[in-house]
Amino acid sequence: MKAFIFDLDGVLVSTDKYHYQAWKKMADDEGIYFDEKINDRLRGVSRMASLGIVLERARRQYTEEEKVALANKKNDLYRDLLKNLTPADRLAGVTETLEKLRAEGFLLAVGSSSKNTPTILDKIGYGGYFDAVSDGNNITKSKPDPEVFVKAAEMLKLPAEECFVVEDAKAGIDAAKAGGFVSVGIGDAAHYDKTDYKILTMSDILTLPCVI
Ligand code: B16
Ligand code: MG
Repeated sequence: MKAFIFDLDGVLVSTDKYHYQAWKKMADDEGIYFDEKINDRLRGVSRMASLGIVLERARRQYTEEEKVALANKKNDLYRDLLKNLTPADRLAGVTETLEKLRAEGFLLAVGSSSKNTPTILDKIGYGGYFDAVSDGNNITKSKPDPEVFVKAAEMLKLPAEECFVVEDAKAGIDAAKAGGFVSVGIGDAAHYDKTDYKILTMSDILTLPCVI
């Protein structure tokens, strides 16, 4: 194994809670029921596809124009919350684990569905840190399609089978498996039967076979 491709929200940084808060406010303003269980279905899913899931509970139909306005409203709320991000928002064990993997010679990449990835990496002090960044800005199909990870592996010039993909979302594990990557699941994805390696904490990555 030569590289790790990390999902962003919910793996490297706690932005998943901000996605929840922004969707919740948008849904509340529209009188649409929304809770954390529904929010778990949005993990790794693109903004417009996420809106489609939120609108499953709506009491009326929305036009395409209204949908774009709602997605923009959610993104504005989310970006407002991102203003508070600092390196302290890196999730527990992330800094030390990435440093150890790098010292062992692994290439490190990001594979995120989020179009806000560059902003987030800058805010948490990881602008320019990764060997490759593949995100919502360079893909046409969101997870569970493997495109975001396939592009990351291409940037690293490695075949999929030499890359671990670390994910918190079931859609992300499906994407990794569909692309031929070795999947590592944390959080929600640690309770998913398709996940190859289930971990409780980031530093558990260092105990995976072929790592140290
Ligand atoms: P944005 P990941 C995903 O990021 C989030 O998990 C998902 O909730 C979000 O809808 C998606 O990015 C798009 O994000 O609206 O910022 O473009 O988990 O793949 O890092
Ligand atoms: Mg995620």
